Amino acid sequence: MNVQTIMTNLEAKHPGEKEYLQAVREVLESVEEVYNQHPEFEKAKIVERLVEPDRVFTFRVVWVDDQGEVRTNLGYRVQYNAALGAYKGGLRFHPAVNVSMLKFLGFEQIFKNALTNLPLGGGKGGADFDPTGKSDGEIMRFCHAFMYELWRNIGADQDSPAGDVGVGGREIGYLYGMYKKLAREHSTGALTGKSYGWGGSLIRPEATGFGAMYYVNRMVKQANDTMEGKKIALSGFGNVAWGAATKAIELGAKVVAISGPDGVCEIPEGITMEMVDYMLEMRASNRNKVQDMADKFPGKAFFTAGKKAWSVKCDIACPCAFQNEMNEDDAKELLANGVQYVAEVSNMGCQPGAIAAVQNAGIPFAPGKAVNAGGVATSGLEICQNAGHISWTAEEVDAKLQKIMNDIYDLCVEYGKEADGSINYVKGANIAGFMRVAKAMLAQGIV
Ligand code: 2IT
Repeated sequence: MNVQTIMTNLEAKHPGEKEYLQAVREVLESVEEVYNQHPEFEKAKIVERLVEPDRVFTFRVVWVDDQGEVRTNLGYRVQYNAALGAYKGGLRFHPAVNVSMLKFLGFEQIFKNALTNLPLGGGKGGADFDPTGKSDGEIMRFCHAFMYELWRNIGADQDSPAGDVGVGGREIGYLYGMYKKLAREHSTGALTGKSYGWGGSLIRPEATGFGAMYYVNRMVKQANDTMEGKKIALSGFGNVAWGAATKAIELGAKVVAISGPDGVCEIPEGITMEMVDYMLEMRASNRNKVQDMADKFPGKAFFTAGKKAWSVKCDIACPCAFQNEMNEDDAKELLANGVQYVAEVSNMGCQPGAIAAVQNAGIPFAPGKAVNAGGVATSGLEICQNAGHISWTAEEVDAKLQKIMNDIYDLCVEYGKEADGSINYVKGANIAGFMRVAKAMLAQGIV
């Protein structure tokens, strides 16, 4: 393979699909050398086949808002690759959602899911629906309308969506309610992230954040260091930041910043569990304002409009919100402030310039597809429980999650160790994930 030739072809075929092209380039650059040692991959055109999704569904979603106005949105599901299992990946509701975004997320999902070593293919979906300011009734009607179109293309052995940005437990409940009605069966494996009591798994809500902190803990240990007293800056205040903050407190670290689209909330003494609990209310309100934390906890949390979490001095920086949320200048500011570790928790949270700046400074950088894999891994554990009609305790799920994250960490080290002994986590995660998928594709023939 020649990365430049492949990218030139892709750019011509998919002009303007920036995020998708960025995600593909990163993976191909990481795997190029290893790939070229396998002539059987080249012969089967593994890369040329892998970069294009198996199929993409686009559909119109119509619903009626609280004022009686008819609203039209676009819904999507990208079924990317099923070499390792049925398609699996979240649904994102956000006004910026488009095919390029879902293709990049679906592409990343293939390798992330492979890293978990569970039988999960890669997919992603969502809609350009903005939950900000919507009432509970509007959210329900939108979810029902969305599923009215999607239901035929999902199922436990076909494609199993979960939540992502803008889709949490409440939305999964509404989506599942309509799925069950249309499919005329209680097929719990058709969606994950369900609430506990009707097919959900304990620890699934916490899993992405917990898993991320298990991974960060290993990065810190690798440097003979500990989490005790470490200052962590998180972006966002959604489900992922909530889980990460909970585990960070447990590990003795201090979360000194969270952020939102409106600005940053600095918490010099570290976030408390009371504040972490309040993050759930902030998300449920659909206001999408981090300032609410400062208003609720005056004297403890301080809001600055228009600033990012990366402006706050910290030891560990963890983007937990959206893609490309850390740019090169942000990374330079973090480095100048003495950051020691950067762990991307959001999918493609850091721009290529930011990653390069961190790596060139000799600071460990870990990519989202490894750090945030605990979420989808626990979705895989939810599917296992659904299929076996069993329910594991929180301790059992958490122990499996920890083992999976430790195994992913070890894989990244195995495949990412450089000649000088340093670890390139980006390369490690990409090669480890890619090899599993490529070998499965090879074994299954030209399909
Ligand atoms: O980015 C992700 O891994 C997710 N949004 C979760 C996917 C899943 O199927 O649990």
